[in-house]
Amino acid sequence: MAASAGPGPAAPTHAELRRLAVATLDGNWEHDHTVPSRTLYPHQWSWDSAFIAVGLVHVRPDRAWRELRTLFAAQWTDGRVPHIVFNPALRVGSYFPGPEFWNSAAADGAPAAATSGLVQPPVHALAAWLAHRRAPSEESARALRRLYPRLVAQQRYLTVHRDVGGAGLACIVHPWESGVDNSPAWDAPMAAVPADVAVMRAYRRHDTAHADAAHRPTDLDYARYVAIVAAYRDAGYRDDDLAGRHPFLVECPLVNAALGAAEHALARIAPVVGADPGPHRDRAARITEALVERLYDPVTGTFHPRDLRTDRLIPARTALGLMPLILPDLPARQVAAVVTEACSARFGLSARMDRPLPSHDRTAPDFEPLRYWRGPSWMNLNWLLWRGLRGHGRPDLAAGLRQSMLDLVATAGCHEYFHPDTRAGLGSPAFSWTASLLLDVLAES
Ligand code: 9WN
Repeated sequence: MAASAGPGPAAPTHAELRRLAVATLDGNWEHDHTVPSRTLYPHQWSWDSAFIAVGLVHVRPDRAWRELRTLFAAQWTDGRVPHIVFNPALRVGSYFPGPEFWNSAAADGAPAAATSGLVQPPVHALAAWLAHRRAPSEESARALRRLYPRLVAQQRYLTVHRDVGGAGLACIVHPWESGVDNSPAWDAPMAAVPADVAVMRAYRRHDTAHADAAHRPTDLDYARYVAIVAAYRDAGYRDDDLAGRHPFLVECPLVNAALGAAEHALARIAPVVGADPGPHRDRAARITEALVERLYDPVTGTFHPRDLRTDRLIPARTALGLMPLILPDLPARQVAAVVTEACSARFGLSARMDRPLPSHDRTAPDFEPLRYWRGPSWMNLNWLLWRGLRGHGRPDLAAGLRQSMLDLVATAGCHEYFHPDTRAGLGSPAFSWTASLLLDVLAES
């Protein structure tokens, strides 16, 4: 079957797309994990590994479980799952900021492996559940038994140590924790972080050696990224008194939707490992309730991050606002509102999409079609929304989005992100989660 009429007469078949995806993942496999990209991101990243496991299970189930096992072997004693696990075999300078900058060895409770001290959206329980459901086996049940207490500890870290707002949601302490690093959602809280772009003269950015600088965050963004990490690191990556001293504190709709979805996934995993699903269901309900209460704006009809330093919602309408749709218990009113927002001219979702889903409101003055999370289309946000639409009884829209995802890769290959009008490939050309999530959507009609 042809992938689509959209990309033109030479569109690859689904079998060809599948082969491309498998070759991409095989090429990025690194002894016990998959690198997101050989050039730009040569270590292991947290939420990448979860997305990678979702796709790998279709073709290399052993590796899917290995991927998650390796990541959780670097979990800190407080339960945090670091956003980067560094490969000690790589030369100094293969990524900035590297292990010497993070200095995790000096922090209490860090693992033997060098890691960052930040987290990323907790999509791992969902990934583990989907991997088991796709290919249940003795091995997958054993893997779940090993992972379950670690996944629970990850949730506890986020809901206890990171509940700076006091309402049961997790706050992020750095834009990198959202996974959508330079989203316009972070412009206002970032502008309040004191930083001097001149500090970047002391460092060598690795990303702009491998990707067009005009498609990446700016030097001023990086000066602030570095300043926020330094503040957290110099306090030993401790989470006590964050409100009193930390320069960036935000409740993100994606992180908290993932947090709630993780409790739903744990409720499904619990019976497999002999645990009680009840507490997970209760926690899931509380997270959804808090998310609606704190991050939904009835005036805009979408979700927004809350800046805890001002206690205000951040007005930017980014794709983050659509992500709570992954919550199975999102109330009907918010489901309808998010679907309306997704189908508006801002995001252009439809049963027959003529352009891909952007990461930011395409009608906004600060929409940038080439710059990273400020406009380009990303496979993981597409995939999360696709799952949400299926879960909330919108197979028509889910099918339109699925076709649009297939068209992206058919046009440009397994690129990291894509131009939201032309579908041109941007960033790294052989990007793991694009490949793995493609495998997952190919497996579902
Ligand atoms: C910083 C690896 C990661 C993704 C993030 C994406 C990008 C890193 C960077 O790459 O972030 O963590 O160097 O820009 O924004 O979502 O996990 O693919």
